[in-house]
Amino acid sequence: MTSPELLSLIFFHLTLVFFVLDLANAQGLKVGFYQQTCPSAEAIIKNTTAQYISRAPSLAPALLRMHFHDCFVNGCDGSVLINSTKKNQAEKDAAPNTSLRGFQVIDAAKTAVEKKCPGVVSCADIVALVARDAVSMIKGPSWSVPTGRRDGRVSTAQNALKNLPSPFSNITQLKASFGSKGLSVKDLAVLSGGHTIGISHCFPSVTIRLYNFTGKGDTDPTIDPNYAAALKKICKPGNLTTIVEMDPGSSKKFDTDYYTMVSKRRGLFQSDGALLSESTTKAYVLSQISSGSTFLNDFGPAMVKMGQIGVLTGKSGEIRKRCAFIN
Ligand code: HEM
Ligand SMILES: *[C@@H]1O[C@H](CO)[C@@H](O)[C@H](O)[C@H]1NC(C)=O
Ligand SMILES: *[C@@H]1O[C@H](CO)[C@@H](O)[C@H](O)[C@H]1NC(C)=O
Ligand SMILES: *[C@@H]1O[C@H](CO)[C@@H](O)[C@H](O)[C@H]1NC(C)=O
Ligand SMILES: *[C@@H]1O[C@H](CO)[C@@H](O)[C@H](O)[C@H]1NC(C)=O
Ligand SMILES: *[C@@H]1O[C@H](CO)[C@@H](O)[C@H](O)[C@H]1NC(C)=O
Ligand SMILES: CC(=O)N[C@H]1CO[C@H](CO)[C@@H](O)[C@@H]1O
Repeated sequence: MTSPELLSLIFFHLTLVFFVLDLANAQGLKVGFYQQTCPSAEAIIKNTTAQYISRAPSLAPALLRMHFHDCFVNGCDGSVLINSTKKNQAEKDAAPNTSLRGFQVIDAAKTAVEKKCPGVVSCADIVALVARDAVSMIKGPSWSVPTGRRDGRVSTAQNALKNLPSPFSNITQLKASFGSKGLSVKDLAVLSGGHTIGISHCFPSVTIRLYNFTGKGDTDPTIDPNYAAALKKICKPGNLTTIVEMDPGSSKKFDTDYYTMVSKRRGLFQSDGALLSESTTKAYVLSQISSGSTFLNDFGPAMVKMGQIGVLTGKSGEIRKRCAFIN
């Protein structure tokens, strides 16, 4: 083979390699997607998030949960942000929403980013970035967020009800729910650790377990009786407004205490306690309460995986002008 022939062969192969790499990027997300089109986007979003979290750290769990709810319903496409209209009851107005908070942070970040680069940064990416920033600002782990998501044009309460796992789920239902989103049993164990921070309303997730578990005025026998007694002091039957810490005594700290609580049968929901009823998830829970815990390293990669669920990229979807409204 002459050297020009060899060179052209090498060139051909390199072109092929770059073409394939390019294709992979076009179809997926990549870290630094806005580096050319809006280089300050991530800094502006972090700045806005910091302004809110420094005043109200309790918004951090709410913003983490918002990303989870966005991704599980129609993929991570910002559909959780859309407001209902006369004709459409949006995700926000589905029963499990009652407690979603922090929309003002997303709206403020979007306004700030639009000022700098109008029409470039999606609301779906803002939700993913704010969730990361919020967790790292309360001294939780941090991770690089692949971006390039585009915003969806559909948001229905019905989809939210169908796709969000219920706190009354058993392990079979949780595995099916996470599996249907391409997440593994380990991802389920790791991401459930998000419940190391934040609060829940007593009603209905906790009160049904405490007061009417099988419809006979009974208490869920799988809860540690001392914990059930303590919860009954806070959560009274019929009170719709009382809230309780997800991870008592440590609900502001992003740490491994959630797993300690679950291992002692003090998981707040049936879905938390369910992690003990399957070998893989149980092994994960128990491995986190010993000195070699991996949770803080496992969480970021699991969030990145969750953040890829059903994303719209390329020319799909749109870049919303205002996060609460389809263009
Ligand atoms: C495994 C299935 C899951 C179920 C059944 C579930 C259910 C719930 C429920 C019922 C609440 C309380 C809402 C309220 O009444 O105020 C809650 C709160 C919360 N969830 Fe989950 N969740 C799950 C997974 C996740 C995941 C994967 C994350 C994030 C990685 C997450 C993060 C949170 C956070 C941070 C809160 C506290 C929110 C706040 O303080 O406002 N959850 N979850
Ligand atoms: C972030 O906010 C501070 C004031 O809180 C401001 O001085 C700084 O320029 C902002 N940075 C960006 C990238 O917007
Ligand atoms: C969207 O609806 C919420 C109530 O669900 C309301 O508080 C908010 O102001 C609305 N957002 C906009 C931008 O109109
Ligand atoms: C989980 O719940 C479903 C629906 O209620 C039920 O059919 C199934 O038997 C339960 N599985 C376990 C392992 O408890
Ligand atoms: C307990 O559950 C049963 C069956 O679902 C229902 O008939 C009853 O009204 C409930 N009791 C309370 C106090 O909610
Ligand atoms: C619910 O409990 C709170 C205290 O956590 C109390 O202030 C409120 O009055 C109660 N509401 C009802 C309807 O009992
Ligand atoms: C925050 C939010 O939008 N909450 C809504 C949840 O859904 C109920 C109806 O099911 C609305 O009344 C709330 O405003």
